[in-house]
Amino acid sequence: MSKIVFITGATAGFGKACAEKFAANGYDLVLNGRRTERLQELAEQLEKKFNVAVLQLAFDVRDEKAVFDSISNLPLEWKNIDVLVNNAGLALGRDYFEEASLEDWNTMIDTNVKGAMYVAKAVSQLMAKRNASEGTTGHIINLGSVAGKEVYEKGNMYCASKFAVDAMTKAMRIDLLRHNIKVTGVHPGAAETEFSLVRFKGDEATARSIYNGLQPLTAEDVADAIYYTTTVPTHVCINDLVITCTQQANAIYFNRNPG
Ligand code: NDP
Ligand code: 8X3
Repeated sequence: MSKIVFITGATAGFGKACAEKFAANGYDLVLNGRRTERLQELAEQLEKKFNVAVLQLAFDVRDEKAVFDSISNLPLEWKNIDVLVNNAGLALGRDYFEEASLEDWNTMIDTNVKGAMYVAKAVSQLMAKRNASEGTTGHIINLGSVAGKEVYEKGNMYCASKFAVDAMTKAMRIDLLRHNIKVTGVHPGAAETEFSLVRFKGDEATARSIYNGLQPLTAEDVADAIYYTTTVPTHVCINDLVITCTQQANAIYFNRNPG
């Protein structure tokens, strides 16, 4: 029987690259995102290319009821989730604390903290039940960020949301220990996805400028690292993985090429 991976935020960036990576390795996939046409297109492409089964589960992770209803009503054969890539998230704006938009802050907290919390809780309940009845393990991978390790200027509530993800990850690892559920935090640095375009609300020039003089991570680099954490032996758990491009030391220090 194939293993099942559940990926939130699979319509772009890391989530989409993870879908491709896990499918290439024979996993069946539950794919989430809000943009249903993208989900549909990706599902068809992966089913055809890798001969895997794909279940599309479109919901907004901020919608508590939709998250719990969608996950508790999964068809029985899809409830056996082996790996959760808890990835959906975003940054909005990069402004001084007193000038930043409250609406942006609420959206980041609702998505990155509360959304990730709802999904992790709903899936961990399924994994715990399965462990009790079948003795299987589960693996939850939360997407943090280098922004959840150090705070940078104008990063304020995005950083705060990712510090919360880091704390939640550590807490989950303790509380889920008795169910044999592995919990991993993956914390990437600058990676060129749709992330900056979303952060700067469609301003392509500003989004591109974030990567000036850098060879940033790609979505595939991050997906490879995420997948790697699932390949170690059952008795091994990678707790925390911080991954940057070689020209980045942490959330603050870069070595950019001139020009
Ligand atoms: P992208 O913008 O490329 O992709 C984000 C994904 O999240 C999309 O599939 C989007 O789907 C989904 N998403 C956003 N909001 C919601 C929501 N409310 N409900 C469901 N899905 C949602 O960004 P990345 O792939 O780069 O980012 C993925 C994660 O990695 C985020 O948590 C981000 O904070 C984190 N990260 C990113 C870094 C980077 O530099 N790129 C570095 C470190 C961490 P849709 O719009 O269809 O719902
Ligand atoms: C995204 C990385 O440095 O833009 O989490 O905050 S950064």
